[in-house]
Amino acid sequence: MTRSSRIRRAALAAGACTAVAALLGTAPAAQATQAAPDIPVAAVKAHLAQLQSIADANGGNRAHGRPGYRASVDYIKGKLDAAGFTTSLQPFTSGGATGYNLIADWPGGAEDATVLTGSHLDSVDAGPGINDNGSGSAGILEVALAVSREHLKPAKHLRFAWWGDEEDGMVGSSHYVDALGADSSKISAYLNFDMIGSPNPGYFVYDDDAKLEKVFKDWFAAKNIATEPETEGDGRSDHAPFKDAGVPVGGLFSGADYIKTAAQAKAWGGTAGKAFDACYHRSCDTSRNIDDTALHNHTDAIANAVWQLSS
Ligand code: DTR
Ligand code: ZN
Ligand code: ZN
Repeated sequence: MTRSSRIRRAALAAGACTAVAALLGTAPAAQATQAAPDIPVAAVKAHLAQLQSIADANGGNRAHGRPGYRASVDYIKGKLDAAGFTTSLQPFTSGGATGYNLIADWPGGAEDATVLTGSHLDSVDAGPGINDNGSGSAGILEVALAVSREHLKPAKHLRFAWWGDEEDGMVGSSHYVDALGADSSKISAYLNFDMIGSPNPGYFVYDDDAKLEKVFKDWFAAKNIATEPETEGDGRSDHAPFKDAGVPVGGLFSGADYIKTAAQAKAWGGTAGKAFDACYHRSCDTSRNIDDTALHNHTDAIANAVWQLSS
């Protein structure tokens, strides 16, 4: 019996017990949070292969204002529309070019307590940006598709976003937060994932909000994976405009051009004295520039956080 069928059988049993208890007037205070499913890393890699093909067919990149970016948006939107999400494109102008945020809402749940999960979809001009940030974009896409496959009915509303033009300074996410205005108070948590498959990986957890940080740290601890606080990214990715607006933020990061220490290599494997991602912002950030285990671990941690925070 697979792990996910065990989880489904346990959920059905719990549901039956709850129904009987309700009839007897002894319903439990609250049903346990349904466990998130394992996210198939092969499916995440398949999305990355598609993003690589898109870059190959569009001048070698998926950068803001270039055809590869809009093709990336159309690919992800197509998957979400087919899975039952309500999607929309939010245009904005940056550097004289039109950019787009892709917003996807999972119908249902309390909209005044929205859990928003986001990743920037644009690459730099120099290359296809598969780790930065195809990895985050593909990871949250597959989590969103798992929400659909599981027919999740969370108490809180789930929204996913793929931001445009992060590389020029979080332009798309800043435009979204500005347009939200006072409605930013309806976002109970913003979870950001920018680089989660680095080839010489680290496991860094955003330490901006203690509750959100604990969700991720507890999950990794249960897997016996050591983590460190994410410190190099303050203000350097799409969580920054949300944090500035007072929204609780969290997220994960597998490392960029900083150098892995001997202690980190002992904890995480990989190579000390080398960058976490030596192809950061370079043309070699291709679909070969990914550590599958790191991509899988991070994506499963995202799924756990989405399930837990929206229950
Ligand atoms: N700003 C991101 C890469 C980046 C560098 N440090 C961090 C820390 C946390 C998140 C992201 C980053 C980019 O180049 O897209
Ligand atoms: Zn970047
Ligand atoms: Zn990035």
